[in-house]
Amino acid sequence: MNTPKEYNLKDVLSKFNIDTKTQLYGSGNINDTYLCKDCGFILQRINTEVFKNPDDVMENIYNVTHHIAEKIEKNGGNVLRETLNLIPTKTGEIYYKTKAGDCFRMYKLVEDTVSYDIAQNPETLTSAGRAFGKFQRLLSDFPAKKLHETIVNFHNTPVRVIQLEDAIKKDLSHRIAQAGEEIAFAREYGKYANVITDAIKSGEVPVRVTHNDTKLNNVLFDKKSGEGICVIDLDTVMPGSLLYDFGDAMRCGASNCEEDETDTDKIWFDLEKFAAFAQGFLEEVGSCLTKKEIELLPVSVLVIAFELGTRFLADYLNGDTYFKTHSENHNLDRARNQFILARDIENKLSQMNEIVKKYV
Ligand code: ADP
Ligand code: GN1
Ligand code: MG
Repeated sequence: MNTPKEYNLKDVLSKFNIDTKTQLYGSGNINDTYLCKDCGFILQRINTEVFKNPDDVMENIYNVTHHIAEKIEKNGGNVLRETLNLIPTKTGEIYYKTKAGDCFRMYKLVEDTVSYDIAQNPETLTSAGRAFGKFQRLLSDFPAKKLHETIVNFHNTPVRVIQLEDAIKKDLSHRIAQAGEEIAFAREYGKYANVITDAIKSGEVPVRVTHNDTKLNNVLFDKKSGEGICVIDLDTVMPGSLLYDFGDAMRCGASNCEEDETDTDKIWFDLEKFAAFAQGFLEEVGSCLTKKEIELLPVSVLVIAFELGTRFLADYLNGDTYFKTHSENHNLDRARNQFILARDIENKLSQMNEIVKKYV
């Protein structure tokens, strides 16, 4: 299993001039997040196995949050609630690196908010759609060249397929016998792997500045109004396709269950949730999409569910070195979940098309 280690957090906190108790927080799969009790801060250890160059990650986050903050201010919004705010160390650095090389950053806690692993109702999704759409709009004039590629080929689905084949060949953890059905599925659905990358290559789908990790729990909702007010988890903001953001948000937000649900009867794609998100998202960005982007919105959800399934499966075969896991077969269960979801999405593509047409 692959769960957080213990660190000397008291010492880390002192570098930010903070002295308080901490508790592990949230349900992210990558970084370690701690709530600093009673003082309104969030401490995070950056996962440097995943993000090999934390300087690049932090420079991106600094630039992106400042760009967004300027716009929020111009529009008379509340910078402390509508974007992440980095807290520098005592010596003015944007993060702290321990002697052992562990990297920690501090954010202002966005107070009176909540995040959801699974959508409570369709309204939550309309609101999430607006939040991710607005995020996209706020960064539409951010110079993409200024961004570092924090994980190379992050949403390059054909490369993810190659990585899976490599994991199958190496079978480092000797688990291949348990994964026969999932490997067969991945090979059958490989036919969808090139859909987005080919459209980017042909120029029909533009490269934009995108979030690239638009899971529902990467939006903070105001506890009172229920509005999605702040998009968080900015480690993967990079040049990419809007289809990655739409597809990823929907393979997560419109699933009927959590990502590691093992009861296969519960794993299905909810068209009502899809419609709710599409409405909010397209309200914000619909007018600037190309014809091809609109055409590929439904299938992008299938592609990203398939892609994530291949990533979970490769990690299972590699011995759980990337995603945090909480049980022996966690990554295999997650892979199966995404593949079942992908099949259901495939069956619902024409209905998804009708929904998109309604809201564009
Ligand atoms: P990971 O990369 O591991 O997913 P996130 O940055 O998404 O880490 O943080 C994990 C969780 O912590 C989020 O889903 C959210 O619930 C909470 N969180 C993170 N940053 C803040 C913040 N600034 N204010 C309030 N909650 C936060
Ligand atoms: C990771 O960090 P978190 O939990 O928001 C992953 C995403 C996956 C997601 C699946 C940098 O997101 O790509 O879709 O898990 N982030 C990274 O739950 O790999
Ligand atoms: Mg997250």
